[in-house]
Amino acid sequence: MRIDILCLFPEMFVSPFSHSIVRRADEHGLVDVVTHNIRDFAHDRHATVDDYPYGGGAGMVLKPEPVFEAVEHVWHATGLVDAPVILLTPGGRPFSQRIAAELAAYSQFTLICGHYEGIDERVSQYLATDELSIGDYVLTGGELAAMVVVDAVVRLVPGVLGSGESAAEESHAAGLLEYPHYTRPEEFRGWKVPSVLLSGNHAEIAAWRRRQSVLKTAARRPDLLDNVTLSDKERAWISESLLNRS
Ligand code: JDK
Repeated sequence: MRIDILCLFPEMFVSPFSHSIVRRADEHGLVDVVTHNIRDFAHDRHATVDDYPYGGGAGMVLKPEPVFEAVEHVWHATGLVDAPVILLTPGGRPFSQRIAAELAAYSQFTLICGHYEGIDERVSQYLATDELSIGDYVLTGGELAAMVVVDAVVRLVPGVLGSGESAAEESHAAGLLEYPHYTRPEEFRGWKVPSVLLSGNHAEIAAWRRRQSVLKTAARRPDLLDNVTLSDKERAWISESLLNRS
């Protein structure tokens, strides 16, 4: 998989990508992440990439020409035809695990990271195939959002995670919050590990974990339960736990 990132601050990616899963994936030849500086595609000798907004208003806007030419450079370098060109923006589709999985199925895609108060609308209308937001808060630019997207996608590329790690992704607890994890010591500052986890009874452990997942999801993220099938018994756990609140 090849991922091209167009941005104004390529240095921002150096440390995150050299300490993460991205580096491991790169070393195994599974992904090639290439950053490009949009400023290198500016036309004038001052390498201007921003300008005042038509119609007035605060802040500057990223000009369209360097962004279009940076994407066209990627097209020439890779010969890509049908790969997504994704703009990171606070107004994009909410990024999710589902979208990460969709992107992991492509052999190539491009991420555009804006800066300033925004990017010329013609980039979203005539160049980008999709727009993504990583959450309802305002970052200073798209770079951090691009790192989040790359990290979430790369770990889904076949072979990047070990077989043990990736199996968890497909477990039947999908869609629920995770159950609590414990490791040694058995007692830490007076706080004991739940005894069922030390019992060696695998059926009881699985049932306890399932119940923990269901109850935690009902308490913290009831919205997630709309997309999960629960048994009558599991629904009863939730009703009972709601009665016991206060
Ligand atoms: C790309 C520039 C900064 C953009 C104005 C007014 C309400 C803000 C600053 N998930 C997520 N969060 N933030 C981003 C993101 C921010 C970006 C860029 C991605 C490029 N910025 C910026 C817009 C405003 N806007 C209405 C929201 C201020 C992605």
